[in-house]
Amino acid sequence: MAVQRSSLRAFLATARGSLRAAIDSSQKITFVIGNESADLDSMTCSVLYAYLRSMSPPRNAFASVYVPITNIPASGIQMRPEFVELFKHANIESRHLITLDDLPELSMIQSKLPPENTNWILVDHNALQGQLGKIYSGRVGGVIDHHDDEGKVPAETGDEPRVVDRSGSCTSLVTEYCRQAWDLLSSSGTPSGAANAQGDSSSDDSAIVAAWDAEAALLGLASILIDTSKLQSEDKTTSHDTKAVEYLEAKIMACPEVSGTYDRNRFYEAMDTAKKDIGRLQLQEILTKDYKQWDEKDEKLGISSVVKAVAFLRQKAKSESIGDDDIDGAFLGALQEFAKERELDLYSLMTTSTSSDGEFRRELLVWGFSEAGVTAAQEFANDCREELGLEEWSGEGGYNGQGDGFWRHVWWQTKVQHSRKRVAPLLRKAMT
Ligand SMILES: [Mn+2]
Repeated sequence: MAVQRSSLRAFLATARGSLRAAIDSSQKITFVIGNESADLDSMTCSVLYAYLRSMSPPRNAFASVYVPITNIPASGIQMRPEFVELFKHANIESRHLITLDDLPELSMIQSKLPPENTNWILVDHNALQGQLGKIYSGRVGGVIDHHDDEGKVPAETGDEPRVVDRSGSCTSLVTEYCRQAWDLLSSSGTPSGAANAQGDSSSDDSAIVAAWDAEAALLGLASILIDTSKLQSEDKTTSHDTKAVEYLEAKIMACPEVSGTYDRNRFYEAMDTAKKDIGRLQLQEILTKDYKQWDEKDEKLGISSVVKAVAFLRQKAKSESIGDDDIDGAFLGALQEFAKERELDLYSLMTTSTSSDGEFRRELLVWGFSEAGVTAAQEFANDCREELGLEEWSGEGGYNGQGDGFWRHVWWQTKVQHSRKRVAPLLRKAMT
């Protein structure tokens, strides 16, 4: 049975109710989950897929509701000012988002959500990581993603998608996959009486549906515009992204209330400004905000992506340090603390920033902490120098170093088209 057509806000309440029912009375449940970094793309594609799919499920759906899970505790939402900004446009609030805090505690999860009662659709990644991966990776039943295919999702996924393709934003692939179903939903109006239930007899069905569609369209547009620099990044933008933006903007144009105020550039600027507004976060939060980890055999790799340059993080470290600690010691100490807490063998920090003359830049820091990590870091430095265009870093503070069981280097990564999507596989390769 399909979920009734509703707004995003109402849908998220329904999904939360289904999750409770699954836990309290052993109902079957389908989760739609984004990757561990829980960036904007992961959040929007899980919510959008779950929303559209719950209202137009395939005939043999595993469960009637698709529950979107954002792969962070609820406290992580405030670390992502771009989420909070977007929620205003999509008419939802932070408290509506379903997060890891809504799942049972890890020690109880297997008994409260037995794997056989669950089905997992992965979006924006294609291998379930971490603790959830240990318990539920055998229950993955579909994927839509734009990272390298790790071959972990079965080739046959029945009525669920198995889409792994190159695109700037995974949300573009989700939009593409769902558009037929979405168009049907747009044309079939509200469940009977919704207009009256809202206490406004003058508003007709189609206006309500158009407003719901526009809110969902804004949710999707935010990620695609951010991930492709409003379709202007030649390296990132694909035809999937261009077509998805066209499709979603048409949904906005169909809603006079929203189309009157929508402007692509202004919307992008609002999102981009919010995303870079990390000044009030603690350094450890900044390193956590867009973090991914891979556990390879016995070795652990972690990569933090940050939207500000090393110079900013260095000042941040100074402002947080007590007494007259030297600034570089404080900065390195903070990175080390982050890596040690996670028992990493290899840690990498990737920054993006714009130079004073408007040039997009990337810095890359790699730090090996164990014998295996040091070997991997050095191998990476040798093998990838050319592909990534690694050049000696010229910023303030000398961060290259080596010693007993550690090796550390920082570069300008001049081939700026390569994001973590490329750097992570290279670091992982060096570790094997
Ligand atoms: Mn993505």
